[in-house]
Amino acid sequence: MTHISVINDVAATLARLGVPAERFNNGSLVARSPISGDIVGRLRENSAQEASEQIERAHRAFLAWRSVPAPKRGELVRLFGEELRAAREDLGRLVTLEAGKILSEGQGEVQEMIDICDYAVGLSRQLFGLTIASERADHRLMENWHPLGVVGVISAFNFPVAVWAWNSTLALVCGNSVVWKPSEKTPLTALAVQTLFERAAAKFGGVPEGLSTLIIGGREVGEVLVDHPRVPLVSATGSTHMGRTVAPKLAARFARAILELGGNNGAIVSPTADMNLALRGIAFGAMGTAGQRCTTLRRLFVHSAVYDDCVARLKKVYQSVAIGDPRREDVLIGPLVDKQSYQAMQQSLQQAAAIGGKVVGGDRVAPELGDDAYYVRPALVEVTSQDDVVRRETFAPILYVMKYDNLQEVVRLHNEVPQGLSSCIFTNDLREAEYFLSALGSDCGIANVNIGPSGAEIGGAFGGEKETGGGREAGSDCWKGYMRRATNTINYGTRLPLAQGVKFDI
Ligand code: UN1
Repeated sequence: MTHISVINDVAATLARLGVPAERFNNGSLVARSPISGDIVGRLRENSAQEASEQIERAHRAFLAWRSVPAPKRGELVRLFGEELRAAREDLGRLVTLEAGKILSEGQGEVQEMIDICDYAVGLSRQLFGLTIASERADHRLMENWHPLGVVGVISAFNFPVAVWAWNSTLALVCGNSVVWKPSEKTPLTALAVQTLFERAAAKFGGVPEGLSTLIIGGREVGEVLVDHPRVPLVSATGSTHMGRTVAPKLAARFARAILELGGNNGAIVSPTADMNLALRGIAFGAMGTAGQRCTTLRRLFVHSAVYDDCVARLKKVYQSVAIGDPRREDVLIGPLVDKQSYQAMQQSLQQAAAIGGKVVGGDRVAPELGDDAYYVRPALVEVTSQDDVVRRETFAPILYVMKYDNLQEVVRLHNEVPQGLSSCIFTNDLREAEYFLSALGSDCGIANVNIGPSGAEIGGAFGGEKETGGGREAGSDCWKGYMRRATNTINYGTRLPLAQGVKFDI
């Protein structure tokens, strides 16, 4: 594949998706493909003023949308899901071209969007509250869930479209409007999604103007979204550093935050583990998406009884895995997103070597694919303690491997990092599995048995504790995060008894 082919591939894919060329061939925001490092788009950036106007428009859209019955709102999301089904291959390809994921992962991301659309459509008929027994005669106590307002979504490059869909589809059926600020590294996929959404909105007819819009730009417009008084909720995915900037600003104006920040996900391999299964789970978890998922496996604890066998087999996999242009069917590992990411990886590997870590891999490969394209062999690093570098999230394929002897002790070590997103244990011992899932076990938002830490389905709540930010998105009861709860007490009697037996007779 030559460099030109990436540029042509992007242009042809965007054309098939119906994105007008003038939206990506002129402007100050430069989009690059990590596959070759080539510039594949130039987009006009929104000013802070425009962002603010868009939020006001989204607020007006919300005022109209909130009175559309929820199942009818679900119909819009159903139509959007239809657009996604029709565009699955092209949008998946664009994810590959812009984020560097292999084709099946690019397609998988679009599948995740379709899944959450289906979920949201069903949910649009299930936005129910409780009726609660009142302590007073002739009284009814109940709760009602109402739309919130404009929902701000800030998304990251590594899941450039699915994470927006988790948020926006739920937000829309719940009666909100949405303003999306995608990563500066992946504006083209956002443009394509916006085009598909607008197509669905046109088919629906009568969608209020500005119901779901896109802000293109960097930090400045992101800040407008975070600071704007018309935005009662911001859902932000990205680094813990970003979360530390965003969270206090939202707290200062009492806005809600759904934060999906760093992960430093661990796996435990017990002596009873099915080793073939564990190796597959570890390989996908640690190397998949070139180590650039927030759920990527970064720390592996292997019991001393199986350590040598497990590590020897893992090294073989690491040495033989196919790395290269992610559009190639045989390739499993695509590029890192950019040079900074490559440098951060090298820096962490040097630091790990300096503390005595035994590093295998991590070197740059396939330089012929582009001077500004960064392909690396995933790195396996054997360490004897959980030093700073191990406790930190490096957003690249580095797997730190440690030996353990005692389950309680390894669970303590596993939990001894600042992040708390995802985790897993490979074991065939029921007691070990249940211990890991119990209150004494993993402290993460996601804890799995005999499955790696990444690749979650949309049906469950996705998110984690500690520096991961505490947010939950997608399935389970996460929809409640996008609505406000009103508690209603209705007196259908002729007297006015006060709660707690208080007397106040006038
Ligand atoms: C992310 O990396 O930002 O569990 C989200 C997974 C995906 C989502 C990851 N379904 O790997």
